[in-house]
Amino acid sequence: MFLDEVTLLVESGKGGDGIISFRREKHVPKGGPAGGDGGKGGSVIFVADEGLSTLFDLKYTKAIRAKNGENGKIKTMRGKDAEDVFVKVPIGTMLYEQANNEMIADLTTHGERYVVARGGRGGRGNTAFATARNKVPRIQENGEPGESVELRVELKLLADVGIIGFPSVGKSTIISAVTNSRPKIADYPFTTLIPNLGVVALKDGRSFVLADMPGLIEGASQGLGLGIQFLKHIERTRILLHVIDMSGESERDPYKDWQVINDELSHYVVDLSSRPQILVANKMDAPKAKETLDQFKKQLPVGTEVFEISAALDEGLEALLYKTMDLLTITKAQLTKPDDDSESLIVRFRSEELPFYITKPSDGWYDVQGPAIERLYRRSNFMSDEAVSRFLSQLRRLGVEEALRKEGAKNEDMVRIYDFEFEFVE
Ligand SMILES: Nc1nc2c(ncn2[C@@H]2O[C@H](COP(=O)(O)OP(=O)(O)OP(=O)(O)O)[C@@H](O)[C@H]2O)c(=O)[nH]1
Ligand SMILES: [Mg+2]
Repeated sequence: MFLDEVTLLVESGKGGDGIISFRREKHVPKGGPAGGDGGKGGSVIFVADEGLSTLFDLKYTKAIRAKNGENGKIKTMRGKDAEDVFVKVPIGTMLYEQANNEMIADLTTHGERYVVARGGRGGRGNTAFATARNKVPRIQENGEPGESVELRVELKLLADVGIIGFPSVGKSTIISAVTNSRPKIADYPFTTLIPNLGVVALKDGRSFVLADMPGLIEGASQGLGLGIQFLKHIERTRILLHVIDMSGESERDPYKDWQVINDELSHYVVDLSSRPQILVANKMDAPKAKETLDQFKKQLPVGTEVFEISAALDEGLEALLYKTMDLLTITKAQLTKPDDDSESLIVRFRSEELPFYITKPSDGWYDVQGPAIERLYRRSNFMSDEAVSRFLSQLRRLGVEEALRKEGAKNEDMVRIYDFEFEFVE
């Protein structure tokens, strides 16, 4: 089964908490601070791997979670970092944040990786807070929380050349004749249910990746047949081999077939009809092929080049491959220069997050929220006055006080940061 879209939850581990502890020494009532830092939480990292061709491995995965970092230990021992979790996906995998449908990564080369959820940093133990003035700090930080991302994983195959055409025109026969790929070949329609990739290696040392697509039919762009599911893979090919059956044995009309497919290509969300095409007349070994081809050529616009082959007898294939390679060389990569309206090809990365923002709900309070503030809030342990004053001075450093003043906050106004409430002092 071919699988090209899955959604799952990705969660990184929380950092371990720092701890408060003191050294015990003989005859010393209270030794120095000895609370260790927490370890780092594990990250979840997606890696493109050329050994994979579908997202099947993720089919039954509801969630991928990395472990939490270990809490700090006594004697200033640091908690263990949690291991990162690596998730292998095929080349051509795109990652979207479900919440806002924003593409966060497009993994296009082997080994390329993207950290989907970063593990939280470990909190510092009280040892880290010892100063000349405060030799017995009773303060520690909690580990930073992990991140949680509702992720959509989408595969759009990356091939240089796509073979398209109606069912049974001989697409799979072509790829199996010129690459190591061995898809099923049969004389009934929709033999091929998933795209097959193969590498064409020319005698002169050049090579390209060829994709054999399931057959297209009228209405494919509206979802008929196996249609639309595969048009999106064609989207990422640079040129197309459009194969037509010239045997004259099917009741179909080659010229109409050619028009129907081109029509479907132009009606897909991205106009695929402008993609360079090589017109391939297959099954030229069949008895009625010459006659059918002559008829076909008469209907084509003048000057349209047609490549005659017999995939079954391996005739004309080599010339076709060289022609394909040459066209590839002069065709600019669709990936580097996307079609104007093909939004899905634009790689955008997670936007720089605002450290915080202030809102004024009708209850007259000032609410301070945002990712950086939240992290700070969750790291802090409000059990001691020391920790509270530290939190407040961190807020000041982030510019919260300044921003509140700008928003009109006056003495005695109430400010809320999640569950932490305080009075604004000018
Ligand atoms: N005579 C002749 N028959 C061919 C040639 N190429 C393919 N065929 C036959 O055409 C039939 C269909 O071939 P496939 O390669 O499975 O066709 P396809 O386009 O991949 O079909 P789908 O996967 O169903 O879309 C098979 O019976 C092949 O043996 C050819 O050059 N000459
Ligand atoms: Mg096939």
